[in-house]
Amino acid sequence: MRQRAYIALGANLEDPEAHVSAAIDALAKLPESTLVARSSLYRTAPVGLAAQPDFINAVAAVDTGIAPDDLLEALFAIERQFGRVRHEKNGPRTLDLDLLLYGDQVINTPHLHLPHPRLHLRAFVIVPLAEIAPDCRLPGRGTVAAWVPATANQGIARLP
Ligand code: PH2
Ligand code: MG
Ligand code: MG
Repeated sequence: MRQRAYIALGANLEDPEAHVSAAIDALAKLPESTLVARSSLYRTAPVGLAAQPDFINAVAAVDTGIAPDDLLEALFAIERQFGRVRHEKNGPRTLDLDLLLYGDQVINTPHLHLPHPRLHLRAFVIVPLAEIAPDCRLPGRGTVAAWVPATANQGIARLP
């Protein structure tokens, strides 16, 4: 049975707007999957390591028959396709794809934590997610929309 997966996209090197837009198109081409929603693009202040360019972030929703582990691998493959090289944690990147939610599944394995453990605390995830799925429930944490005010002090601007 297909499940609805939410995927966060982020980039802050080279042409981040083009990378995020093209990566959403790549998600639309995943096998056994349908892209059902895509948020606007947002310009966001870097979280974690401050001395790096602003990010472009977005969130996409995909209905998919791909199992969570295989979907994670497929996301890594798209990152590599966009020239992602893994340097420092939280550092600049050409493309980052994070699996946020997979249906209402709670998964904690060494490589995959669902829901993504910090998604509700980050404006760069929760604001675009709330644009496309305000009523989506975060297992154990209520709705997406309810978490937006908690991130209000973080720099984020929707691109026209
Ligand atoms: N990703 C990070 C660390 N910091 N900051 C913003 N604004 N956007 C991101 O996508 C981001 C970040 C690690 O993946
Ligand atoms: Mg990330
Ligand atoms: Mg990542």
